[in-house]
Amino acid sequence: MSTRRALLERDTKRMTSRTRRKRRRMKVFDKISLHRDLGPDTRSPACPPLSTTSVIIVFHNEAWSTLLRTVYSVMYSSPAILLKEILLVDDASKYLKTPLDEYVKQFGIVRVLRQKERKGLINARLLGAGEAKGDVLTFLDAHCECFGGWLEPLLARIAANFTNVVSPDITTIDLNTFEVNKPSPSASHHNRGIFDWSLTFGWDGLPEHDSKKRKDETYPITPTHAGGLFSISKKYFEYLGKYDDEMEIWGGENIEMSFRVWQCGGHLEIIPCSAVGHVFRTKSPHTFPQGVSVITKNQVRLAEVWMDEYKHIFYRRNRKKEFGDISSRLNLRAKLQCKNFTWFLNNVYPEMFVPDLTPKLFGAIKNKKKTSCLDTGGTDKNSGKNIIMYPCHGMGGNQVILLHSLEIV
Ligand code: UD2
Ligand code: MN
Repeated sequence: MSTRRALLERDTKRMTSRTRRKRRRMKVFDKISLHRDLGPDTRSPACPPLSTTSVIIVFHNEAWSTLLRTVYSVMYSSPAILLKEILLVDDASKYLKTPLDEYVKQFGIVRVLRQKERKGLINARLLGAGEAKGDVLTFLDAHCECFGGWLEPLLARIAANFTNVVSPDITTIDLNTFEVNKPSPSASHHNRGIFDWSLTFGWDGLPEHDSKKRKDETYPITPTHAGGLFSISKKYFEYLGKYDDEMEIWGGENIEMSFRVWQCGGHLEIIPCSAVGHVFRTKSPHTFPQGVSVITKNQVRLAEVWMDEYKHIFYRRNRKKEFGDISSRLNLRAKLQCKNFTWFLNNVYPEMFVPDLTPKLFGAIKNKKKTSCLDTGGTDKNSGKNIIMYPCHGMGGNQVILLHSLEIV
């Protein structure tokens, strides 16, 4: 800037009196440089500037084209000034090695990081977060496509309050045709993330009281997030204890982070002004090197750390597994003085059905031959749920029936 000004002064001195006269006749706006710097941002703190983001995409054996379409989509739908970098974290895929490294070199802002051995998406995200240079971390799955203007509303909510952890509205990219389901501009209500007592994530409409309370529905809060597509301030991610690095492969980390954000003072939101497409797969394409019980282990870890006495509701339906050492996560909860799970249920998800914590009896109700059991997993055209008789499986789940009272009425 100072050299530019020096050159300008030199040129001005060199001007002949004729050009000086001509210049005096010029309008004031013609005299000003076409490209001028307005100096530091002096707006009110109520309009904070948006931070830069590192987009972190973890992958394990994803299709080349789908992964790169995700990368192109992020590059072309994000303002360059906000997109610090794209980090591709390879969770020990069998392919996508040198050709991928070579291909992304042309972009400059894409880096590939690799985990030496398969540890799962949680540790892959931790590796990406540790390397990220942006002020905000934006996580995406490796099979996403972003709609124009997806990034700014997410970053704006974090600029407004750095404890906001925000997800876009997720639309579906068809698994078979790859057709993209566009968000409807007239969508009158939005979905939020919930969970059931098996600690499985699900979607639900916004409850009426919430829609009424928040008339514009621009920032609906959500009890849980799906987990794959969200932005969080890097500093806040670190303050909140990142992820539980002993959770492995896949599953549970989204519910864990949701409880942790709420109980430790943050806000979880789904921002309908931001839309991103995602390929939802009907069954898991992943191998589980130590078996699928690793998902239960992840869930038990989160139940032990965050759910207090409510963890027993989970254990009635799901067998408790060996879950390793959780002392560092319990220390984190104490250090951050996080609220208890009763607070979470009362304040964030009051619509949640909470079964009796101390039922008189619970277990399976069997027929005389002990072959068929009462099962709550039936479907009904109207209510969606129905009680049926089903072969006894002895696994708890939908065959756990609670008896609240021994009185006969
Ligand atoms: C959802 C989330 C996902 C994650 C998961 C629970 C969305 C849209 N997706 O399931 O992000 O939170 O719930 O854990 O919210 N991957 C690895 N290593 C593995 C397994 C997966 O790197 O061992 C990658 C995978 O390539 C993908 C990402 O992790 O990019 C998420 O896996 P997914 O797409 O199978 O999970 P999804 O969408 O069924
Ligand atoms: Mn996915």
